[in-house]
Order: sequence, then C-alpha cells, then structure tokens
Amino acid sequence: MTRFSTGKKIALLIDPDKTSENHLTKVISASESVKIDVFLIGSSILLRNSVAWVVQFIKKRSSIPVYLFPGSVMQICDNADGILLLSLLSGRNPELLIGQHVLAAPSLKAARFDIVPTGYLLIDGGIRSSVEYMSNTQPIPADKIDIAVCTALAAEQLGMKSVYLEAGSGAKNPVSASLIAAIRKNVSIPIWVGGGIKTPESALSACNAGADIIVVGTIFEQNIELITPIADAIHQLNK
Ligand code: 1GP
Repeated sequence: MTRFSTGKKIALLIDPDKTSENHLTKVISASESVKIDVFLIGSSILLRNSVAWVVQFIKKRSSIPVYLFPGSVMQICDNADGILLLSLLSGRNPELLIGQHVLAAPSLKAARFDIVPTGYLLIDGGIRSSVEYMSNTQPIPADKIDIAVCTALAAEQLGMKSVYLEAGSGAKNPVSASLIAAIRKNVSIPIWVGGGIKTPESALSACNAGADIIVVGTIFEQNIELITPIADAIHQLNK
C-alpha cells in the first residue's frame, strides 16, 4: 500500500531545465488551486544541476508531495518526499535495470524518504523519445499487448509497488486504452500512465481503462491553464 494506491490522481512532471522561479511560482499556484496530487521532478537529461533547487523551491511554498523521477543517479537529492525508483523493464540495458540503483543505494538510504520501486515500461508512442535514445533500448511496440502485460506482471512478481507506462514525453500517441486495460486485468499494483496526454478526453480514457495516476508535462510547459480541465476530469472520477 502506497500513497498512490487509492483514487484517480494527476501528477505534474516538471523538467528542471525548463522552469524558472517565475514559471514555478505560476505552476505552484495553479497546481494548488486544481489540487494536483503529486509533482514529479526529473528528465532524461539535464543541462543544469537544478533538481535540488526545484524541489526546495516547491517544498517551501506548497504541501503537494514532491517525488523524484530521475533520468539518472545524478538527479537524486534528499529533500524530496520520495522517489519513483524506476527500473526500465521494457529494455535490456543492465545499467537501467540495476546498475544505477546500486550506485544510488547509499544516497537513498540516507535520504530516509518514501521509495516506490516502479517497473518502467517504455511503449512506442510514435516518436523517437528521449528515453529511447538515452537508454539505448527499444520501446515495446504499441500493438504487442502480450509483451507489455507479461512485463507488467513480472514487475509485480518482483515485488515492485507500481508500474509506469511511458509513451515518451511529447509522444504522438499516448499509451492506448486497450493496452492499459489488459495490464489492469493482470496486475493489482497502481498504474502510472504518461506521455502525450494533452486533453481531458485522453486522460479520462486512460483512467477508465484502469490507470491510477496520469502524468502530464509538456502541455503545461506550453500553457499552464490547461491544467484545470484535465485535473477536474480526473478528480471527477473519485466522486
Ligand atoms: C514523461 O510521461 C511524462 O515521462 C510526461 O509526458 O511531457 O508528453 O506530458 P508529456
């Protein structure tokens, strides 16, 4: 049981390279008013070493939980509320299955925050994503539902506490409702879904198929006001 086990939730992904004091202030204010459930902080690659600063800036001004969503061990800091400890199970790159985790283990132990071991599945979203390039792995083809289901099952059987279906930031096609539904039928751990979700309709479709937490990033970088209809649509399902 984790804080992500009950109800439908929306997570806002913040790329530390693509924000500033001014932008973050607006993001926090909009997020408070629509009751964003969690902030995720991270990126496939960073030009600036700014994760700790972003976490601290949010923690001082908001009570919304802040979780690390690290692209690498270099993006770990100890002032967050927790971390999605991602293992890229769709790939066969040992560094991202266990190597980075070994390097990060002492820092994570010292941080004493919530660690959510998460099976991370990259699903083809119709673009060559940063995750695909940086991880040097192939995404699961969007129509290979059996492969995605078996990978999610393996995550649960390995004891992971959630599974994250990632179409890639800015994906052309979000993860399909049929793939989400097939995974929902087979695993009981919380399912995160992100990548290419831009409308209340696509967020609702993912939730109705069985997603528990919808992750949105890119569209809020472009227009923070779009946060309201999407968050409202998701939270409506809890009434
Ligand atoms: C990426 O799933 C997230 O990890 C968010 O994707 O930027 O397309 O919303 P977008």
